[in-house]
Amino acid sequence: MPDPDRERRRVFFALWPDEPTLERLDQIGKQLHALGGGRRMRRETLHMTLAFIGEVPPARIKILRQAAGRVAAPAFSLRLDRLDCWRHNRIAWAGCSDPPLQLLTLVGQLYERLEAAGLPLETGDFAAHMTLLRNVHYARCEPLPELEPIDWPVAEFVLVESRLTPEGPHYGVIDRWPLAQGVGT
Ligand code: 2AM
Repeated sequence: MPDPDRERRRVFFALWPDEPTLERLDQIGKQLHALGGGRRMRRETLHMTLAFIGEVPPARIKILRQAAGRVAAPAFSLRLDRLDCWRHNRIAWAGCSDPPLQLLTLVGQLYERLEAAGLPLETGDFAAHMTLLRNVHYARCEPLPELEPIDWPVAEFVLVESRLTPEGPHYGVIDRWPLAQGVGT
């Protein structure tokens, strides 16, 4: 008999950086690591979570994909211009000082479609950040270096599966949805 709990999949919706954005973020992670130590996120794992779903039975993936397919939001440019550390979980991250309306619209729509599909998430959960380091020495990160803005052209969002391993999480894209080009930008 298959054990349904063993088959559960840990998933989340995210934005995945293009190559130039990944390269810049990886370099910044290196700089921050020199300051505050901790564990650098591997380059290929850098992302911005839009909605963390958690562990779900495999059948729910189809519902998540259908809900995501109902999102109709425009592509946009995301300016990453802020570095910060969170004391409570010792994460150093890159993000936006002023998240654009298109990002908030995308997240809002995704939450609405998930709720309509019977999978509500806690509202207010979204914090636009990309974890660069975990377990940083918070005090050593101050003052944080200036981040020369990175303009990331966001053209799609993805559903990702996370597999936790001793070397850290491994992420695999389950599906992707393009954002509409040429509107609202
Ligand atoms: P974090 O980088 O701030 O930890 C996969 O774990 C992704 O989902 C990470 O980007 C993580 O954010 C995010 N996430 C959001 N809520 C989470 C939760 N309750 N547990 C684990 N990861 C969560």
